[in-house]
Amino acid sequence: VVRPFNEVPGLWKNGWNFNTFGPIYREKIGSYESVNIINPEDAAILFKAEGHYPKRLKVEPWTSYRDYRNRKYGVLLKNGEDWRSNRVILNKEVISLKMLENFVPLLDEVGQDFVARVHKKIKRTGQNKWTTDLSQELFKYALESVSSVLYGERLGLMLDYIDPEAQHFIDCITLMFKTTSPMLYIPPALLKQIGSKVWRDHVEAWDGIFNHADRCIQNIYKKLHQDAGTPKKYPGVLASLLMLDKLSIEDIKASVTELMAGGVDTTSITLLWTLYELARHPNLQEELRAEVAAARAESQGDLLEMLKRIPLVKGALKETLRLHPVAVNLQRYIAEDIIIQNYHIPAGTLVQLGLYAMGRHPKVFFRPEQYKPSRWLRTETHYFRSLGFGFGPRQCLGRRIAEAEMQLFLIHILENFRVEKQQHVEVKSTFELILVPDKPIILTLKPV
Ligand code: HEM
Ligand code: 2DC
Repeated sequence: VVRPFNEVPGLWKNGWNFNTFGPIYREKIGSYESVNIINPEDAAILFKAEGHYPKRLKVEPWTSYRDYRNRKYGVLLKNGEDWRSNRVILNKEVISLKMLENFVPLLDEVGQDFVARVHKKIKRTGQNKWTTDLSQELFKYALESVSSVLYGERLGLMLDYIDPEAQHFIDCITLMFKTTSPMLYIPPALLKQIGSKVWRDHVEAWDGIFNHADRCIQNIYKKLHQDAGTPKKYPGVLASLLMLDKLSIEDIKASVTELMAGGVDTTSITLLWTLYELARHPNLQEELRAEVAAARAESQGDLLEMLKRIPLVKGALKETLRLHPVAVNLQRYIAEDIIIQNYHIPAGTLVQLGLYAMGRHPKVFFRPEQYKPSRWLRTETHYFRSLGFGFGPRQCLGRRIAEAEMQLFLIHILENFRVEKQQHVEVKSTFELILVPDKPIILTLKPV
């Protein structure tokens, strides 16, 4: 017999986990009550009950800022029919496979420029190698990549002198994430009232993000009006959306700003973790290099073909997101009643899938502590196990961009450099709304 909701194990307080309670537990933090699950089979039940308008936990600091500054919500923060109608149009321009052929040449160019930049840095050291914390370089690579796709134009972040506004934008995103987590479970209205520092910093961060995105968007908008009519190459996501004329300008601006902000720390940190794992596994690194070389030879200059021939590189990215996910969990308010672990969960409950916990659970992944890209080839079942970008119609809108950008980056790095690390330093994940390395990752790049 199915057991009722109020018998789900857990205490109405913070700090309990799957080790204490097993594969399902409930918790209450502030005013949020949630049920937490970990098994792929339960994730499948969860996502089957997400309904037509899948809804995540509301990140209140983000909506509060927009309410405060009178700015529209983009696709990230919208819900219901408003979300769906915007998302359907954005899907065609951002996440459809058809767009990939437009994105790939743009992203490849940024990858090539990154390589040229590293070669230059290596030359400057005079030691035929470059040892550094790559995170700032990767932030710039990620912003340059997502901007080139959104605007069809380069910002020039792979050059020696970079626009201080772009650097400020990058710093603002980091600050925005950092200041979100302490406010997650405190009503922002309260923090606003008492004029708290974290709220002021958060506002300043979003102001910086919106100001810079507004400038980029304005710039494209003007150009589009100047040379209207001249048939050109692919003009980028923003210009395509403007010409399509199906979303209001305000809606377009709101979502393009979210895409630009969402496209920096996510891919760059995932790439940093991947380089860290490759440095720790030199034999694997050589295997990947061989795969890339063979794919390059077989595809004869056709990049889309090449991307179809690098399953191990793709497995490496999945493996990185398994051990070092960007999102610590996925959440949905379920649209219908479900039964999980023989407990009845009523419609409307917030259910969270512990992505980080699932990725490291020995019942879910064989020898979870091992970084093994080949597990994604055939050997193990993948059923509801590859969820780094979320699932279903509410999954990551930037997924195709992120995947292509990261695959091309790894191709170029593997073709040009050997990645090594100094002594053994164990780096863990820490929560800054997204999961990030808890200490700097120092790597050495040497020409192959
Ligand atoms: C949503 C992960 C890169 C833009 C999400 C979600 C996850 C995620 C887990 C929530 C999905 C769900 O609830 O099912 C990641 C990871 C990335 C990445 C792991 C890179 C490694 C990007 C990039 C962009 C982006 C590059 C922009 C170009 C967004 C947006 C949403 C989202 C706009 C909200 C979609 C909606 O609510 O409809 N991402 N993301 N992400 N992501 Fe990403
Ligand atoms: C954080 O308890 C932990 O992709 C909370 O590109 C629940 C939660 C809700 C929404 C999640 C968030 C967590 C982590 C960061 C995510 C976000 C949804 C989208 C966002 C996963 C798990 C992210 C990083 C977007 C951010 C775009 C933004 C900068 C405009």
